[in-house]
Amino acid sequence: MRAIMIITLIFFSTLISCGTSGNAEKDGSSKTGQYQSSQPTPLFNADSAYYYIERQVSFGPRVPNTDAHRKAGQWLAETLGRFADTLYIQQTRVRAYDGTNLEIKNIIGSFQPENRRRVLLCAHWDSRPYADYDPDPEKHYDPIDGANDGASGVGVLLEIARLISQKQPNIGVDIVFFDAEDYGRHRFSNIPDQDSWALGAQYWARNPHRPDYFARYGILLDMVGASGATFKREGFSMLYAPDIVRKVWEAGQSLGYDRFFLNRDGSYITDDHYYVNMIRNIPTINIIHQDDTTEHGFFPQWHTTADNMDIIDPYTLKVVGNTVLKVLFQE
Ligand code: AHN
Ligand code: ZN
Repeated sequence: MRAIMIITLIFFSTLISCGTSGNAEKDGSSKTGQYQSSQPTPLFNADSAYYYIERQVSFGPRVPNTDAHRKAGQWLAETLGRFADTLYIQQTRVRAYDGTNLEIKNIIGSFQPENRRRVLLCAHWDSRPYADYDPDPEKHYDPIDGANDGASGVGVLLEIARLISQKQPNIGVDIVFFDAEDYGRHRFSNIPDQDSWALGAQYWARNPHRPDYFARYGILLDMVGASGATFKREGFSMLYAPDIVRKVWEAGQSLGYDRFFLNRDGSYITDDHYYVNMIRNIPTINIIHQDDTTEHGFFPQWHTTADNMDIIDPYTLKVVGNTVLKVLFQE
């Protein structure tokens, strides 16, 4: 890491409202990039990504304004900072739907900051303050580990950061860990849901870490660690970035991961990528586990206390990690 920038911007006003398994032989090295021929794709280490998830979960639920959140944020900044060329910490205060002021931190690592061709990779690092879909009603106000919902995307991206610190693709990369994605309205609250999700992403989209920041496209990873995960073409991704969905799905399927990357349309999900698209105008897709056999449409343990390390499958991490790496290294 060559530089650290800490940007503290307190806005008291309004933020509510709201190996690869077999890609060595087809690594895209015959394809000529715009400036250089593309590089061989490194192998994603699923055990390393698994460890990064375990480490996050070991701090306890990463709910804003808690000690576990502060400590985990510190560790994430140190860890991403060791891999990136430049680290940015964007600290601010936002107001949650219920009026709580949240001290939040978006953590950003840039690779090849001088390169004008860039890709944005993102995930949320906070975890939900309440298990409002837990089968046990006594737990509806307990915070969750968020091993899959949150930590899995960050774990995959930390492993990608480690790999590209060793050998970079031909394109610049920005890895953004958004805070306060999951402080959205409790399902039994009578307060209306006005943009209550993705508060960190909303803040970043209006106040990027560099003024006029732009990327050719973005990829959000959300709930990418459960065994047998299924990724459908999410609604806002298809609306704003259909070509990127096709590019990523093709990469995944070419690696033999067609059981994961389904040729099916999913629903529209208000998540970090929605605000990156709407506010920042960066075409950004969401790789998110959708399952129509559950009442909420996500993985069965979603927003329950069972979203813990027991449901994380290193193979799913590898599927997603190798797919994203393939996309990066064919640029
Ligand atoms: C809604 O349920 C509106 N959005 C879900 C976004 C989310 C929650 N991603 C992870 N946790
Ligand atoms: Zn969630």
